[in-house]
Amino acid sequence: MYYANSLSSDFAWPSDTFSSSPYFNDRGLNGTAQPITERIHPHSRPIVSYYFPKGVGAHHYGERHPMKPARLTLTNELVFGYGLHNQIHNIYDVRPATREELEVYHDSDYLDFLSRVTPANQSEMRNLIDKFNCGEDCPIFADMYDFSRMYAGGSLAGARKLCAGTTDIAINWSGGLHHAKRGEPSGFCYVNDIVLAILELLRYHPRVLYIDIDIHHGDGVELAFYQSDRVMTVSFHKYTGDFFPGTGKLDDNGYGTGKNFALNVPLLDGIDDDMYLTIFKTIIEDTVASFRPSAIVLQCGADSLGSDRLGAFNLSIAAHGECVNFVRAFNVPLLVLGGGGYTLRNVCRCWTYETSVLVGVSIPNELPRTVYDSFFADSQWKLHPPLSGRVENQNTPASLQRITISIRNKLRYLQGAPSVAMQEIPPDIQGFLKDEERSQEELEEEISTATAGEQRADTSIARNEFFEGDKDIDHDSPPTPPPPSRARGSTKRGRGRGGRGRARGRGRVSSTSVVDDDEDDDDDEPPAPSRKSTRGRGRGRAGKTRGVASESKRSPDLPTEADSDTPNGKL
Ligand code: V1D
Ligand code: CA
Repeated sequence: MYYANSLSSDFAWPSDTFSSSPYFNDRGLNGTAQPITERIHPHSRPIVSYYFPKGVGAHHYGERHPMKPARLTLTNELVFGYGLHNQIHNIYDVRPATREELEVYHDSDYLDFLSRVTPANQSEMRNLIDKFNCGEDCPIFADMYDFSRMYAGGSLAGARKLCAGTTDIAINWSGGLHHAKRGEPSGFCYVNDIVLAILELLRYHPRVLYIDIDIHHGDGVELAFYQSDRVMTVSFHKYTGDFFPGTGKLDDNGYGTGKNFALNVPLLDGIDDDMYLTIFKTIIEDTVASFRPSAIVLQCGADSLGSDRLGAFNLSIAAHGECVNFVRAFNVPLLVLGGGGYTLRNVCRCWTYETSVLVGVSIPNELPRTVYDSFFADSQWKLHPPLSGRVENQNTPASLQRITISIRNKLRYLQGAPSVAMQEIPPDIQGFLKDEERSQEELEEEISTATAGEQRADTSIARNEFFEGDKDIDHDSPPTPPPPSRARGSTKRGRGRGGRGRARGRGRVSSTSVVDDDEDDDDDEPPAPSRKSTRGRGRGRAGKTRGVASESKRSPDLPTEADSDTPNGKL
């Protein structure tokens, strides 16, 4: 069990360090030591692994609940519809997290409760439901434990693959549920896949940077690592004091050893692309320079987009994606996760666009035909519809400058902190590094994925591998995979010089925003899939662009019309 998650916890990070270890003494006087990013392929497109737990999108929080897992199915449809699966190196239908994996962070009694409670037995379990704070935000719905294990399984598998060094970027749009606490659900989140994934990354990586662009404060992740200097958390969010979850003010910055290793960027309604990008890039650039993460976890909550049902920012999909591209361009092993996002059509557009950004290909503004075509008719089937319903911008250049200056000051303290260069791996985490603790399945995953990585270096066309769990379902891996390229858990990892900086990628993917000004209505319930095209004539399919598939052939798991929130399918 990991205990560093609250101020009241009696956990204390060890005071002595690995200062005698050359591995951790990597900072040097001029700060130029490079043990971090050489595993990234500096002169080619990154290896991207995509995790989609099969069936995750079929879950329902309930009729009136804004969280709709169906957005994950829609995202997948667009990703495949654009043919991005041909550009993604590994695609996994990942196994659910096990109870033991969840227990690395979550309390046992809470997991007992989660695994037992059902809509059918909730009247008998009323006391526990109250004890664990379930309610309107976190209702009891069918198979919610399985759902939680699925999204957590995706983030854990991504983290494992990043540790194995067999991918540069791991994507799990079903993850990113940043509010869950170790002993209770919060804000639509039941287990905290992000904390679990970061703990996994810490088995190998000395420093992990967590960045959160969901409009809500990433409180669960911040809390888990509030006393740690090995995880730096940076959340950009709306902060008014009463906007959920009510935390994340500028001066909440970590505690004890973790002092200044939590950064909060509190913003007001209506922030626009220019302001957001300016403050995001400034703060992240400075944070990466000071903290020098060896891995980054990026939570891409899409409720920071304009027109979100629960949000109040004015961000375009292009700007949201530019944040993702900015982080990608650091060439540091990157775990990309979903999060909030309640105007479904925009969420799936956004995460599809961001998949293309991460893969490093440009996709046309014309959406591909999918079985959900009618769902996108409102915006003339555009990937980047014009923003409708702008909210008045209450941020000012002066207010943002104040925040930036304050954060820069905190980062100055950090740069002088020896812990950034020399941090002991806490004993419980150190234990994880033993090879013998690896399950057979994990070791096999490394073998198969290492093979995939090696194949990819030789081909620029068939980059993709399809896996169901660890099974290669397109059967195009070599029959006898070679052993993994390096032993896990060894500190002798043959690190060469890293490709730090921006040599690759920044600004390479151009945004394809359009300028017509259709209004986007609020119809946000996905339609029943239909194979019949609903698109108007003369729509101009100029988009017979490379990589655009005509129609997805996979079986959808979106709700049917019968599952719609309202009789006409409108929210
Ligand atoms: F509008 C609703 C309808 C039904 C059920 C819940 C809501 C709702 C909207 N906003 N709930 C909220 C937020 N909760 C509250 C508190 C409950 N009241 C007593 C106050 O305002 C919760 C918002 C959660 C946002 C989750 C997230 O977007 O950050 C996210 N990230 O990853 C996954 C989800
Ligand atoms: Ca946030």
